[in-house]
Formats: sequence, structure tokens, C-alpha cells
Amino acid sequence: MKRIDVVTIFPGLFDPFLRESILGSAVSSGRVAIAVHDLRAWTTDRHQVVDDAPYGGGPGMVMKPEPLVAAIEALAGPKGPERRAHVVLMTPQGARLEQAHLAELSRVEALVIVCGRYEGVDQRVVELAVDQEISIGDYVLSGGEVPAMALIEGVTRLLPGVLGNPDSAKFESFQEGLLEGPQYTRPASYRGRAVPPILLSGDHGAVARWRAEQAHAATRSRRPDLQREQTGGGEDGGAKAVPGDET
Ligand code: J9Q
Repeated sequence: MKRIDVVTIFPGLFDPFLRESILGSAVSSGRVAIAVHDLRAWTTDRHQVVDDAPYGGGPGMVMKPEPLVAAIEALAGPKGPERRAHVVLMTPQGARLEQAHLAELSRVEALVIVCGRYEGVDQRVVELAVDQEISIGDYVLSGGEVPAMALIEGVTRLLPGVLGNPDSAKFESFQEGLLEGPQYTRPASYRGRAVPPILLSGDHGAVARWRAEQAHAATRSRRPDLQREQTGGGEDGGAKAVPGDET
């Protein structure tokens, strides 16, 4: 079973998210064990302080190193080849999350996800205790909690047995490097707009060809940046080895 530990100052944000939908089923059925930890549990002062003013001055607060490093080392062990878990920090300074990262991380036995907050995290935490820094995109958020949820959902749905239909992950458009074309369900005509007749034709080959054309057209016009290696990538979405991947 895969294990995911989350370190955050807002553990309550995760509870409903982890209970619902595919993720909730994956947890209930024991495909993944997810524990959410309040960073303040690793403070040693009366007021459970987790942040402090930045050296050099400036606005905002920085997450102080002692509670974070204590939390990470308690959950993953010290940094190095013997470490029990791969440690990811959610931060705007990280590499942009892609499907290939999700594929790699879905193969790791145990994952610790650290949610940054405030203006950032003391750099000694990154150097001493973090294995990988990940961002979900170039926009301003208040913290790494929502990015962590995106990572957890994206990783969990790749775990064996999690999706009802084992083929659906494989055929999901991003893994193919293409956007999905338009989708329709009943009724066949809605407010005077008919479903493309080919989808009602019963000709599975013609439907598949039409969908492929639509996918390429949508990708070309809306996301030309995705139109790269239409071949290759492979079954695993181009995953590379990651610490803990061995055996
Ligand atoms: C911690 N904006 O944003 C996008 N990916 C991660 C983040 C982020 C943030 C603030 C704090 C993470």
C-alpha cells in the first residue's frame, strides 16, 4: 500500500477532500493511506510559533526551520539514501507539475508532502530535508495546501486498482499529449443543437477517427505547446526513476 503524509498548518482543509470521490474510495479500500499532520505538533514553545520575520527585512513572514525539519525527519527520516519517504515541498519556486511527475511519484512507496505558507520557507529546510520542490503553476496562492491536494489526487488516481475502469487512466488525453475533443451525452438534440451525427452512427472506426481529428484540432488551436512528441512517452507517461523506486 502507498503511504502519503502531509505536513500543514491547516490540517482541517484536507478532511473533506480526502473523504469524497475517487480519493475517498482509494482511502477506504486501502489502496493508499493518507495522514495529515499539524506542523504545530512539532513546535516546542508555549505559543506554537511556526513563522518569523525575514532576515534582511521586508514584508511577510518566513516559515522557521526547526518545526519543519523536525516534522519531516520524524516522518521520512534524515535526508539520504536510507530515507523512508520521498519529501516534496509545494512552493512557487518548484518545477511545474506535469503528468510525468505524477507517474514517478505514484511509484514511490512513501511520500511526505510539505505545504509552504507565508512568503516562503527558510532555505535551510530545503537544503537539509527536502528532496524535490514542486509548483502547480504561476499564480499567487496563500499556501501549498491546494497544490498538495492537486498532487495527491493526481498521484492516487494512477495507483493500481484505484480507477473503476483500468483503461481510463491510460486513455486520458494528457497522457497522450492531446486535449480531449468535444463530448456529448443525451439528449440527441438540445435547444436546437444536435449531437454530431457520426457519434450516433454506430460505426466505431469512424467515431474513433472523428475523435482523433477533433483532439488534434483542439490541441492545435488551444494548446499548441502540447503538440510535441506525439510518438514516444510510452506506457508510463515517460516516467523516470525516483529515489525509493528500486527493488
Ligand atoms: C506555497 N503559491 O503555488 C503554485 N504551486 C505552489 C504554490 C504555492 C504558493 C504559496 C505557497 C505554494
